[in-house]
Amino acid sequence: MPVLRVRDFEIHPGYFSTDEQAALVAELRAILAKAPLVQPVTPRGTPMSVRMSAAGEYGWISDRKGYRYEALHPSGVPWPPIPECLLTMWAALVPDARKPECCLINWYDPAARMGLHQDRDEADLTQPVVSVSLGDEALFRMGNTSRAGKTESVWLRSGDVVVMGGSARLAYHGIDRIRPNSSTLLPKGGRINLTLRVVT
Ligand code: MD3
Ligand code: FE
Repeated sequence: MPVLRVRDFEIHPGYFSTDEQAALVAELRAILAKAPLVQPVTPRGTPMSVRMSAAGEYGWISDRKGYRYEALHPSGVPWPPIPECLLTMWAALVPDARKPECCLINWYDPAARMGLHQDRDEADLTQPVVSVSLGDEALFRMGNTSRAGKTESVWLRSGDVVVMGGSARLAYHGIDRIRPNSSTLLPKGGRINLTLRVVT
């Protein structure tokens, strides 16, 4: 399978086959039935456009109290286990890493976006993050470890996997926009992004 490298971002186009993507979406539906998507607000109270849930030992939460990882969904139930196919992918792509403790689930409607940010709520920032894109295509912007400097953008398609290690782990990144109706994976359209993380 070909790999695209943009700085320290390692992109695996079409890592998951169409059948694997469909099976994964079915597993995600079961997870979301137990741990429903919520629309987070920023600590200042602004609603985010992306809806979120999680699987694994921890989920990432944003609300008026701040950003943090929590062992329970806001409803009080534990997060469901991470699907086996994602654990297998993690072991294949980042064999030296610790086991993932969170699979964050981001759901984008056609108007949703994610501003340029760093992910640094995890305790061990030497551990990689691995992301899986499902559904509609998304314009992914990759920056630098500071907000300054040039950025590069790439369209992520359904089934693509991105490994963020090395300097990419602390690079600013975001999703500028979704391309509506660019995939038939999700019957009502939209995009799901999964990010596997080591939290502790
Ligand atoms: C680079 N998600 O959940 S995936 C996020 O498509 C997030 O939903 C985007 O940024 C999405 O925090 C982008 C690619 C990604 C994910 C996590 C990273 C890139 C990353 C963590 C560190 C560095
Ligand atoms: Fe991020």
